[in-house]
Order: sequence, then structure tokens, then C-alpha cells
Amino acid sequence: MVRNKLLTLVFIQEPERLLLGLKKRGFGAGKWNGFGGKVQAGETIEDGAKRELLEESGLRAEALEKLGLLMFEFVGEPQLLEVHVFSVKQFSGTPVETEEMRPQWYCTDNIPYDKMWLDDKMWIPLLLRGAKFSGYFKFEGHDKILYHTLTEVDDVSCLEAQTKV
Ligand code: 6U4
Repeated sequence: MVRNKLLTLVFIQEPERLLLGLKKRGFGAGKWNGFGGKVQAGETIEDGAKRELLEESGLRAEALEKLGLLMFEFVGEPQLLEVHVFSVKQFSGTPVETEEMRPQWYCTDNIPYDKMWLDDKMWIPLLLRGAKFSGYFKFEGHDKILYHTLTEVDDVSCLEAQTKV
């Protein structure tokens, strides 16, 4: 069995605005997104999320809240992406541009969905109101979703259960 690729995605939230980064290279280059990347061997998912946030934005998360679990299938790719989505409201530092990301604050009523992954406009509204969610998206290429599910969940521990494949 092919194991999922374990990834993190962290959104820095203030009451009226959201910090996004323009991905400058690699997977999803040219798109605005949260900060994150692959979880490395020997680190927890939370530690991986904090490390990627620091590497890509210069910010240190004081507390992470797990809000979502998203699975992505890309037709022709045997490995599913298992993306753990976190919200951070307490952090230290000032966002800096890095080799990977150019950070920018966006008002929550002006999120650049047309320059983000197609799925983002479905679940970022849930994240903005603090809801917890679980979803599955099947992509053909990077610009077409063939099928998806998206469900609000009450209990984050349910999300953990679904990650065991
Ligand atoms: P390296 O090899 O270091 O450049 P790394 O930064 O570890 O890679 P990367 O860039 O491959 O990981 O991580 C991909 C990022 O894109 C993760 O944060 C998850 C996110 N992502 C992948 N598919 C997505 C999708 N459909 N919608 C979305 N984020 C997605 O919003």
C-alpha cells in the first residue's frame, strides 16, 4: 500500500485578516496559501507545522489549533496528500519574505480565491468562522476538481481517527 504524503498547512489569523503567502517555487508555485510542507521523519505533525511556519514566514507559533484534515488525490498519482490544517492566533515575530514564500495580510472579506487552489474557496470560509472540517478532493491536473466531499465536524479527535490508513 502506498502511504499518504503527510503535509501541514498553517493559517495565521487575526480578527479581521488572514496572513497568506505567495508560493514562489515547487508544488503550487504562483498560488496564495497558508504556510506548510512535509512532515519530516521523527517529528510530530504539530512540530512540523511550527517548523515550516518559521522557515517560510519567520513567525513562531505560540499555540496551534487543529481545524481540518484534507485529503487530495491527483489522478495518476498513487500517493494521496494528507494535509493537516491549523489556525494560529498567538505568534511572535514579523512576517518576512523567504525563498519559498512572500507573505501578505488579506482582509477576510477580500481573500484572493481566484489565485489560490480551487478547493480553498470551499473550506477557508469554514476556517474563518472557526469551524472544524474534513474533506476529500479529487483533482485532474491542478485546475479541475472531479469530485469532492467536505463535512463540518465537532470533534478534532475524529479527524485523527480518519488519518489512520
Ligand atoms: P519542499 O520540497 O521543501 O519544497 P515542502 O515545503 O516540504 O516542500 P510542499 O511545498 O510540497 O512541501 O508542500 C505543499 C503544500 O501545499 C502543503 O502546505 C500543502 C499544500 N497543498 C497541497 N495541495 C493543496 C491544495 N489542493 N489546496 C491547498 N493546499 C494544498 O490549499
